[in-house]
Amino acid sequence: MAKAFSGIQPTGQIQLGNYIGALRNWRPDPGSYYCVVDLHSLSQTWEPAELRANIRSTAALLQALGLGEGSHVFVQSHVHEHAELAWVLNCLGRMGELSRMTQFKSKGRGKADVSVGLFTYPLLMASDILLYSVQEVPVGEDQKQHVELTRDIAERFNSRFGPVFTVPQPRIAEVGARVMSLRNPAEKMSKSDPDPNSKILLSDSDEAIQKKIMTAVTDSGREVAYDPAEKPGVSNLLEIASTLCGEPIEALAARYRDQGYGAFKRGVAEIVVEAVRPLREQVKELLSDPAAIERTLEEGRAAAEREARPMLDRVKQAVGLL
Ligand code: ATP
Ligand code: LTN
Repeated sequence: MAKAFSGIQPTGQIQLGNYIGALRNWRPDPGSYYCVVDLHSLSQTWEPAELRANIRSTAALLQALGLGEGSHVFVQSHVHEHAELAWVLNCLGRMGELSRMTQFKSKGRGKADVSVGLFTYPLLMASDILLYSVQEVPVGEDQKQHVELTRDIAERFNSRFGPVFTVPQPRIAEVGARVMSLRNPAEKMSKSDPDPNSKILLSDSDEAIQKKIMTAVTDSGREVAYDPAEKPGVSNLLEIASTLCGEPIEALAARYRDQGYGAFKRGVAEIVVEAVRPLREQVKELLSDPAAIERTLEEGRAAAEREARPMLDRVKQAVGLL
């Protein structure tokens, strides 16, 4: 069984793309770690009270998905080895390779107040992964480049200092790895999109979900068909529905082909509502029992530390700090 590590930022509210592209593919296997990467959330402006609340609600969601049993759920800043290894990797990463990261280019472009943290953040992500000697990193398509950088850094470290790190692979789903914005199907659905109608939140009510799907941008014509180049809006809705209900895209497209966009969207909305409702309700219930969340996070922190501490010591030995 492959060990996995993945992380999600407690920045804003979790959206459907996070669930379909990442969370849905996180398996509760022993030896796997799933992390609320709160230090990453400091790479862009934040509100302390909001961050504090989002750390809890994100942890509750991971617990609702069953990831606290079997695998481990913890908060990044509770295990200081992440920040410490990140410094060492900051001294091995190169300006050139970090400058090529498309996420930095898109989030930092044209902004005068871009933090140094946003630039070096892929090396903190590499530290997260490499501390746990995992084979797999289940992520959405947008994080593939960061996992590839992690591989490069691990190989560079191993060839200079000896075989310390396991070189991980990204695990990216075939369908749903890039869920697009409901308002602009040329852009990915994103937590940080200021337009609330661009994204479905896992905390959205049934009515809000219905409204957002019914007003999603579709394409010219009226035939329901899967064609991401010519019909990106309809194709995005087909991918969302197919991943959530398990029916192949072709079967869904065939069912709605001649029924028009209205009937198609009603069908998609029903599928999304049914998928989101149990998660929303479980998270709400868990949030009313903060002690249960604390217990899960404490167990996760202890398990994570048992791996991270000796790994950091091996790194320190290898580079000459010990
Ligand atoms: P933002 O876009 O505001 O920076 P985010 O929504 O991408 O944030 P992250 O915490 O950075 O959120 O991502 C958590 C996981 O969700 C990552 O594995 C990422 O690849 C995945 N993910 C995020 N958005 C999408 C999407 N639209 N489609 C598929 N996967 C996604
Ligand atoms: N950078 C990721 C979040 C993240 C992550 C990780 C994902 C931080 N550390 C380690 C996988 C493994 C993002 O989604 N923005």
